[in-house]
Amino acid sequence: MKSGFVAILGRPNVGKSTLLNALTGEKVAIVTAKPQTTRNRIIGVVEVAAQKRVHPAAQIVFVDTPGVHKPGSQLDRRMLQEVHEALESRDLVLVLVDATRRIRVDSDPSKASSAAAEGPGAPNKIEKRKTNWASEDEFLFSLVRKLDCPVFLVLTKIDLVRKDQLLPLIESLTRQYNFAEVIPVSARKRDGLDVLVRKIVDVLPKGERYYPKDQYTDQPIRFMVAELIRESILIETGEEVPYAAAVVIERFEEPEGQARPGKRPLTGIAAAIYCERDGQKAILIGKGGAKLKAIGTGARRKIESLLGTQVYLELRVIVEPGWRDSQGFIDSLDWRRQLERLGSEQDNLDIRGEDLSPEEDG
Ligand SMILES: Nc1nc2c(ncn2[C@@H]2O[C@H](COP(=O)(O)OP(=O)(O)OP(=O)(O)O)[C@@H](O)[C@H]2O)c(=O)[nH]1
Ligand SMILES: [Mg+2]
Repeated sequence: MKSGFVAILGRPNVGKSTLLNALTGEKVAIVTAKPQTTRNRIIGVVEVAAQKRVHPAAQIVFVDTPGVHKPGSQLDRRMLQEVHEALESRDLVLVLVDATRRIRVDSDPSKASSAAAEGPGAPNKIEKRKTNWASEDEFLFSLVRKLDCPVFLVLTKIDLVRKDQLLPLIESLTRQYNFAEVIPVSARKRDGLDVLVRKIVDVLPKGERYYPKDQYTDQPIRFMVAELIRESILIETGEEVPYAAAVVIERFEEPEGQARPGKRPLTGIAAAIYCERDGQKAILIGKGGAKLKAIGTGARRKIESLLGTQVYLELRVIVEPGWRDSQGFIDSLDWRRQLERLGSEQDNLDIRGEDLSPEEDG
């Protein structure tokens, strides 16, 4: 048997969480088209059956991480801290790069297909983006160069590009780092995933399982519920609102006893959506509460499919000015810290079912 931790690293929005979900076959992490969706490191466990004369059975513990970007707020610094913690204990690192991005790094602006759409002053704009891009890239590679384990380059979203367009990108990236493997994948089309898994198992050390065979993540159910609500917010709102939003589960009532015949059991959930300003609160609530209703409806369906029960979901919006720079508030969102803090109460928690609302801790 082989086993090990595989950290999934990359800039925001390259498809890290989508890959994690495709590999586990479960919705472990939330996914949206907006960058900086993931804020915590998230574990997804994959069991690989032995393949005769190819490899033994294995358990791969994937660790999805927030997209690497230069931190501005305290929240950004915490996200980067999560990346560092994921890199501390790992046997292999996958560096994900979006295969569609070559359009932006093309050194000749006349070749960039986006140039025509940019209008007057386009070359300057591209130059500027290229510079930002290069320095953000360098920031990511500075993390990778510190590693003493194998590193694979995984090109993502290849369903969006022609295969021959990958070569220039691979050439430029492999000049920056000597990757052990280069593997193009499409998580959406499940293309290249078998090859990826096989190459991962090849380099994993011999060892026993880290997690029970049927466990696919380490996240408490309440945290996954909070994330599904946040996913709904990210989908339903624009501008800075998604980035200023945080979700805390305030009440989680599991169904009591047996449901009546013909009725599914009902879980009662109350959650608070935190934002930073009155204007954001107004957007989150919407005209006559329409936006909050849409957020709730979207989230409720996903929570119902996660829990397998009917869900009654109550949402309220609270303004917490500048929470993204409040260490204390950011701590209160982190379920791992909550567990650490509760320490000796852990046994109790297991019996009561993950009762982790910050209100009840303090
Ligand atoms: N066409 C296509 N789109 C993809 C693929 N993988 C991811 N995407 C899309 O890319 C966007 C970002 O995906 P995520 O998985 O959230 O990316 P991420 O790297 O986890 O992003 P952050 O958590 O924000 O750092 C979403 O709109 C996905 O649907 C793919 O294989 N093909
Ligand atoms: Mg993500």
